[in-house]
Amino acid sequence: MKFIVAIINLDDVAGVMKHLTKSGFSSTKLTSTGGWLKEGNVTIIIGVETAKLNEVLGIIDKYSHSRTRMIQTPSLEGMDSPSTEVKVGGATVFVLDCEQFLRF
Ligand code: 2BA
Repeated sequence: MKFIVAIINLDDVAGVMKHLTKSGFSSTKLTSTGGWLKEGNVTIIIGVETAKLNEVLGIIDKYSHSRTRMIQTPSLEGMDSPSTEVKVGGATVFVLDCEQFLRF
């Protein structure tokens, strides 16, 4: 069994979760914030049989999109602060081995 932790853009999460549920996968949504941009994103955790891992990853990949954001970089004294383009996402995904899956 695998344990998936997927960090997903707020704009993509509804589509990802809808298609996970439609395909029979359970998931849990956690509100999270990116450490760098300090913007809201969503972390989904999913426990899945190893044989179904690629199906879940395919859904996350299909319904997550990358986008670009312009950010202000810190200004040097007396100078205008330049903007820099940052590419965010699609999803950032960690796949871990799951030692036990228990329900009480
Ligand atoms: P943030 O930390 O807000 O990062 C947003 C985007 O800013 C990143 O997009 C990346 O393009 C850029 N970025 C992040 N840290 C940077 C740095 N130290 N220097 C320059 N650019 C930086 P993504 O890589 O697509 O990440 C989207 C979100 O996924 C991140 O939001 C964070 O919440 C999470 N994430 C990404 N990599 C992670 C990791 N190794 N561990 C934990 N969370 C991660």
